[in-house]
Amino acid sequence: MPSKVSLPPDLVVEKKAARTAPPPMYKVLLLNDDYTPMEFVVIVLQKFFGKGQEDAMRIMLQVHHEGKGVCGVYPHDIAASRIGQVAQFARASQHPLQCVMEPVDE
Ligand code: TYC
Repeated sequence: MPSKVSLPPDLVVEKKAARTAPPPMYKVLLLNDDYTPMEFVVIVLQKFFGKGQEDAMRIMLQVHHEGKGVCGVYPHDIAASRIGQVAQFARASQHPLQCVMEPVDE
């Protein structure tokens, strides 16, 4: 059985802190170049951005034709980590593929 406690009449219970605001988000973009093979870009999109074959092909072709394309939208640390992974993978394969981030505008 719950025991009873008496509270002072002037007790003030502080309201729980307001919810923390969602973190600012960043688009991770792939940039086109003339040398990285199309198949390599498709692999990057699948391996680091979780895209399926069709989606990866569509994004790669968009980058190829329009110069850049969005691979995903993430908080800053995750965006930076994906960019680092892509840079390392591209460098190891001696491809000049570039990946950058830009803030999502509200
Ligand atoms: N333009 C490259 C080619 O013709 C393909 C490519 C696509 C490269 C997307 C980079 O982010 C890129 N082989």
